[in-house]
Order: sequence, then C-alpha cells, then structure tokens
Amino acid sequence: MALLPILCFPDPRLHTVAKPVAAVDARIRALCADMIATMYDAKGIGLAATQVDVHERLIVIDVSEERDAPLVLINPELVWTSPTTHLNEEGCLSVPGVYDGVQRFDAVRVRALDGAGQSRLIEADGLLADCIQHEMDHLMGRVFVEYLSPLKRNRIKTKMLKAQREAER
Ligand code: K1U
Ligand code: ZN
Repeated sequence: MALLPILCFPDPRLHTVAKPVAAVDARIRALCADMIATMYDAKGIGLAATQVDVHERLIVIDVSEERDAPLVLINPELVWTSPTTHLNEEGCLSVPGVYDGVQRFDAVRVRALDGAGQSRLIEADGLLADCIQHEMDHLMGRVFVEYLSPLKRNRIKTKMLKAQREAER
C-alpha cells in the first residue's frame, strides 16, 4: 500500500473531468487501497481520484466514528436528489485550512459499483450525503471554493500560492 500525494488548489489538474472506470481490475483495486490509506493518513472523510491526479470516476469515503467502514464508489451517478438543501460548512484536503459554506442537497441516491465491481444503490443523508456531493464535484473538476464569491476565491488562491511558495523554501 502507498500513500499518494494530494494535489493542492489552484493546481489546474484539479479541474480535469474524470472518465469512467472501464473495468474493476487489479489496478483499480490497488488504487482503491492506496486512496483509502491516503484518506486515513490525511484525516479526511473522503477522497476523489482527481485529488491524487488519477482522472477516473472513483471515490472513497469513511464517515464512521471508528474510521473502519470505508466505502468505495466507482462510476457514481446521482439518480435522485432531495427537493431541499442546506448550507454545509466544509473543508477540502486539496485546500488545507480553508472552511466555508456550500449549498448541498439534504439527501441523495447514488448508483455506483463497489470495490468488487458490484452495482449498489446508496441512499444517503447527513454527513455521508454532503461528502458524496463534495467528492462527485471533484470528479467533475469542481473544487468547493468555486461556489464562493470571486473575491473569496481569489483571496484563497493567493493564500494557497503563498503557503506553497513558503513550503518550497
Ligand atoms: O475531498 C476532500 O477533500 C475530503 C474532505 C471531504 C468533505 C469534508 C467536509 C464536507 C464534505 C466533504 C475532507 O475530509 S475535509 C476535512 C475533514 O477532515 C472533515 C470534515 C468534516 C467532518 C469531518 C472531517
Ligand atoms: Zn475536497
């Protein structure tokens, strides 16, 4: 198992639209294991393949308290969204130290393949629903800061670039 480097905003590769996974084979199973290890190491509740510079439709999530219930969603598709939304305070492993409100559906239904290649229908609300929406945005090349005002987004971009320059010194 390997820990994978996570791309940081404003890296342009975060805006790549992911392609469907063609087959759940040994390469994909190894990628899932590496992404789960990377998510736990980074103390995140989710991770999209886009964030580790793999542009295929694959996400991993674990919203359990015990951090022992990883979910793998391959080729996820939203099949239903609730009529109601809420403002969710969220962060992102690709934008460390930044938290802000994003409007999310209260509940979603998602069709996806699991890590064994079996089709699953997942009904989610609460933190799981918020996390699924955040990770599916990554697969579309969308980072949560894009929902914020241009002024906030530019301030975050400047802050991130400064932090990255300082880390390189
Ligand atoms: O995709 C990511 O960058 C992971 C991200 C997922 C996420 C967080 C909050 C709302 C929706 C999706 C994180 O895990 S950010 C950091 C985090 O550790 C966290 C956030 C909320 C609850 C618990 C942990
Ligand atoms: Zn994120």
